[in-house]
Amino acid sequence: MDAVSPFRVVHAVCSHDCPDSCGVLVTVNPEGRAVKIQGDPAHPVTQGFLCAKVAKYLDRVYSPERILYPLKRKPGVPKGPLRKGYEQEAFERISWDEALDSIATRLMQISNEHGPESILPYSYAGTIGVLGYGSMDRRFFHRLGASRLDRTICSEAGGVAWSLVYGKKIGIAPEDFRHSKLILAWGSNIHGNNVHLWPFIEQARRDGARLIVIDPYRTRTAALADWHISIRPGTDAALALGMMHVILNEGLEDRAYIAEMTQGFDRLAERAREYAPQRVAALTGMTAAEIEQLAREYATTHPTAIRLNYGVQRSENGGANIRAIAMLPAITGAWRHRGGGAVLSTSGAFAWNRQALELPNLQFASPLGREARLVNMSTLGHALIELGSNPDDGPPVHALFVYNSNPGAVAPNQNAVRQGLARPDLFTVAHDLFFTDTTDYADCILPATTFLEHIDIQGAYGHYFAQLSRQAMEPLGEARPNTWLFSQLAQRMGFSESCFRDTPEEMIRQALAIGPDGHSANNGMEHITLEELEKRGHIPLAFHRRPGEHPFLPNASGSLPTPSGKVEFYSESLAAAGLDPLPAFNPPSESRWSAAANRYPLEFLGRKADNYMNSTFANLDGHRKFEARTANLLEMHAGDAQSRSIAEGDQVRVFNARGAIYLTAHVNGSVPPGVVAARLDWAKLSSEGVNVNALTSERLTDLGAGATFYSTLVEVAKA
Ligand SMILES: Nc1nc2c(c(=O)[nH]1)N[C@H]1C(S)=C(S)[C@@H](COP(=O)(O)OP(=O)(O)OC[C@H]3O[C@@H](n4cnc5c(=O)[nH]c(N)nc54)[C@H](O)[C@@H]3O)O[C@H]1N2
Ligand SMILES: Nc1nc2c(c(=O)[nH]1)N[C@H]1C(S)=C(S)[C@@H](COP(=O)(O)OP(=O)(O)OC[C@H]3O[C@@H](n4cnc5c(=O)[nH]c(N)nc54)[C@H](O)[C@@H]3O)O[C@H]1N2
Ligand code: SF4
Ligand SMILES: [Mo]
Repeated sequence: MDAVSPFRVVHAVCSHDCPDSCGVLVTVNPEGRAVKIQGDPAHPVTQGFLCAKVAKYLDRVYSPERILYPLKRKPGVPKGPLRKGYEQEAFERISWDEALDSIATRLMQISNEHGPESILPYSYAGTIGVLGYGSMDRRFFHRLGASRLDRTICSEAGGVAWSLVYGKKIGIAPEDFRHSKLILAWGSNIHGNNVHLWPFIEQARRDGARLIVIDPYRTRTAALADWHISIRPGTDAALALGMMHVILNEGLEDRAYIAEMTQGFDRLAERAREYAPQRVAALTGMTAAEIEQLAREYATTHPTAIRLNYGVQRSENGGANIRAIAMLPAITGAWRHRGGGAVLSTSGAFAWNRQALELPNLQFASPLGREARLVNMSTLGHALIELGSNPDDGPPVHALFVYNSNPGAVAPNQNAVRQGLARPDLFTVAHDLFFTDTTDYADCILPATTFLEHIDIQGAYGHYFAQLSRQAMEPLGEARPNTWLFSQLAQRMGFSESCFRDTPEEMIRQALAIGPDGHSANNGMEHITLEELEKRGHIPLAFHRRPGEHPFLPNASGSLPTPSGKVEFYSESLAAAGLDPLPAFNPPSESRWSAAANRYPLEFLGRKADNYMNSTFANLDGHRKFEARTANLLEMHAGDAQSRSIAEGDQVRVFNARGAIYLTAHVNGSVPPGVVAARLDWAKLSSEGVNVNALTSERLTDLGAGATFYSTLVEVAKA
């Protein structure tokens, strides 16, 4: 803070669902208005810059489209898509008192009549702040006895797969990528989705490193790479096993690391023998020579870093794909070197006291009196339409409480989701900042805050700094944070436990497990005090204090948190569950190898936009302008367009048995033969009121029961 200036500078943290969790400095004028936002120059990963989406964040905060008051649906207005800009007409303003009372009354009625499990919370990562993501809300739904939501839509397949191999989700620190000599961005759109890793990659490249991108789509990252391998979707396990085949054939493995640190090598080696380069070439669309070259380059360069992210695990075979790739640095011993190894996510390093925040035992004080059923968020359509028709299901869903999420746009099998959301008997509440594809179906809409308007703490899934996000400004209008909403609702429901009156500051202490000496009791956070966090804004976790002093070499030595304490090439727990204990390539049910390909021969990638965050930001004109280049496009290979008599700029219908969308054909070399791609956007902004998720299915991944957005078959025809 500047002693003379009347402006305050507040340290906050970008709470969007992005690996980078940037430190943000917000300048606030004497009237309390945020006037400037910038990346924290003192944060070693943020390095003083923000992505293009958040650099113009004040447009979002002060957007005239913000919802600023509680609203209820006007009587007689049917649920369904509303024209953007005219949503307000379907609703009337009510007070928070009326909103909270009527929601509490209605939830109580539904619970009494159908059982509390007929109430389903639906939330994901609108904010990844520790409190905003899951704290008072979890307490509330536990005490209510509501169904528990299995939050699988993004990262479960990969998370489970990685943990099977290494025990926990940690990996190379972003700052250490600068030491790498070979970087593989494997299903990871670094430039679009994880831009703060990019400067470290640039630095490595200036020192002679090569960047190889393995992605079916020519991303901005791929366009900047030394080598772009345009692999066929879902075939990554075959490639990783093929690389192992070559590495082991040529004796390029690190025998000492394998002997000391791993388990199941012989059986993995036997499996890898099945993946000769010729066979892998036929699966992946690469040549055998390319597979050999990649394997040799990978095994003979040190250090090598693999940046996985969540792209490869959105495939039906996603768990096996991640497992196979994750094993590569354990074959070559890459973990021994600074800047070597791999990273899927760093989130496993943050040992927040989630138990204390979420209080799952409150379920036993609920009318249910036991642990509630789990409902998978990736099968929301099924949950809203079919759940309850089977005697073992428990009750149908009668109330849906949406916050931190926009399932009307992001959940798979959108036509089923919308059919469910449109049920007149379903009581739907949505807490959000804007009208969305979901609020169009809500009975009651509640106004939420941006990260500038509430306090929180945050970890990251792309670095190792714990951060405090201070409140920079008063909430606009009557917007309120998630913690406030669920605390208030709990009190209206008559929940008398004192935990429902905890303030955000108290919950921050609980998440940090602050002990009597003022220090955190969480593993890796023992050096953290609230005072330090307030002073500095960000503090590195203990094992990663100051880059340069203590090289952080995860998985390089010692015992790992797996059942055997080793890197597990072979998983006894998978074997015990009757699953394949080794990674393998199995063609997804929707892929060029499946029977369905006779009718729908093209593999469809409904991808994220570089300038949006899933569906977030897509309503803002400034952000839409940046995305205009790819708006409403279906990117196709020239051969696939020709064989359908489709020319550049033609209107096309993209369809399968679940739905259809209309797009403009664009032949630009961004996808290989047999693959088409389009972008995730707001459904309500399209002519038909649906987006790419009208095409995706509710089928689940091989591990973790995650969504399979990138295993989707379609056909395309001139419209
Ligand atoms: N700008 C922007 N940033 C974001 C987001 C956003 O929407 N926009 N979303 C955020 C979220 S929620 C997440 S989870 C992260 C995810 O970040 P990423 O993990 O990078 O996720 P995706 O963009 O889903 O996928 C990455 C790449 O994988 C490719 N891919 C698809 N299928 C396959 C396959 O079978 N094999 C291989 N090798 N590649 C494949 C896709 O073409 C894509 O370019 O990004 C976060 N950051
Ligand atoms: N086809 C296709 N579908 C996908 C994906 C894909 O790549 N392709 N990606 C998938 C992935 S990886 C993910 S993570 C999911 C993302 O799914 P969601 O987590 O639903 O992501 P968003 O679309 O960003 O919607 C988040 C909503 O939360 C709101 N919000 C923000 N902050 C707050 C807050 O503090 N409180 C409340 N109450 N609301 C808030 C935002 O305004 C926004 O409307 O989508 C999945 N769907
Ligand atoms: S979206 Fe990601 S890159 Fe952009 S400011 Fe937020 S954390 Fe940083
Ligand atoms: Mo995600």
